[in-house]
Amino acid sequence: MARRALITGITGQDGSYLAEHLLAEGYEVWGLVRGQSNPRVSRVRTLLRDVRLVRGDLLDQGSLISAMEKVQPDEVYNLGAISFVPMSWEQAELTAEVTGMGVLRMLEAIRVCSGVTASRGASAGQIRFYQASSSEMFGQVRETPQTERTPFHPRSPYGVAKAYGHFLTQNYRESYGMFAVSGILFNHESPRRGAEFVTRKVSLGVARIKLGLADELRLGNLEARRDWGFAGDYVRAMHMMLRRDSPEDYVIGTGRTHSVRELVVAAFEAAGLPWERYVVCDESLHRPAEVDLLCADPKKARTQLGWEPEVTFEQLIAMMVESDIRLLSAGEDPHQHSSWP
Ligand code: NDP
Ligand code: GDR
Repeated sequence: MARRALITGITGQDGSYLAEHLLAEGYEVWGLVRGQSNPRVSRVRTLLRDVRLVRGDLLDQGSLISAMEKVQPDEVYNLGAISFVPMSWEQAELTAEVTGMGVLRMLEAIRVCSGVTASRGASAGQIRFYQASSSEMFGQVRETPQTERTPFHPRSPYGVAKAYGHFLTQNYRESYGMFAVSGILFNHESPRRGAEFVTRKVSLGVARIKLGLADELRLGNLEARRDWGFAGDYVRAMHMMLRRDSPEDYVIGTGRTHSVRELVVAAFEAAGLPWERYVVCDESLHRPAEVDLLCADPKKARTQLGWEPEVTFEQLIAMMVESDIRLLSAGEDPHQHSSWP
């Protein structure tokens, strides 16, 4: 029988790549979708035809228990979240509820549906759980590069909510013997990335300028440094973590760091444009508290999982710019496509 996976956040960037990966591995894939008339659901139906959908919301415990009972998954990937860091200052409570408490509700849904209690631990064929933890938990970093042992100092309500989800996942593993793991993933991008994140904002901005549809690109802090990789590479790591014999957490990143300025230079170069002529620095786009530098040490993932990223930073940026030039040339609305090719 095919293994069955349930993915929350199926309408997002990672949900789409993970679903494709698991389908290719022979899985029966289910996606949790929310809302009465969520426009992204119809795109999932069109583009991920083999994915089955089940209704549920990370804010609603009962809906998650029902989804778990209906799907009876072997593996659960919790990718659903409010994931845009600036939004987490504007809607801090909602971020805590979805990104933080949503993890508790997912773990409880698994625990209740599996009949696990403090005295009756999880069994051998138990549901395996993956939590989408984030390098944002490192925040104001204590050391570089960051490993699984680097202490957390989150700098946004989003980072704080992710830290809660991370520790809770660890706690359910230790309290109930559940197969529950966190992947501490560094920034990963693709042509399906939401238009609000800096890589996609830049690739769309460059494409608009190239096609004469815009004459400037407004950005915030150009000095922040991130470890950027390709989303398609990172979802393979999620799956590898759940196929291990024992549950453990892993840092996933490339081990190379670039500034937003370097990203801008690479993107404009890919389109043959001089960036200085078009980029405008806008103080209003700076964050209340910034994460200045992130750089992964992915040694544990390399040695234990055999995971390696395949797409380089330069290839990733060129891929995104070329994709957006094609998209806009075809007259497509990028907001309709912010998470899809
Ligand atoms: P996206 O922002 O593209 O997707 C977020 C998903 O969460 C969407 O499918 C959205 O669905 C869903 N969602 C939001 N609110 C709820 C809710 N109340 N109930 C159920 N689902 C909800 O994120 P990514 O794909 O980029 O990231 C996936 C996960 O990995 C996130 O948890 C993110 O925080 C984390 N992460 C991402 C990194 C990255 O660089 N991409 C790095 C580290 C961690 P809807 O269409 O209904 O809004
Ligand atoms: P991040 O990604 O906050 O790291 O979170 P984002 O792309 O939003 O920002 C990266 C860096 O770029 C700087 N920046 C800008 N950012 C945006 N969005 N827009 C701008 O105009 C701009 N100008 C400069 C930011 O200040 C920041 O330093 C992402 C999300 O996917 C999280 O969900 C995930 O957990 C982390 O990556 C790892």
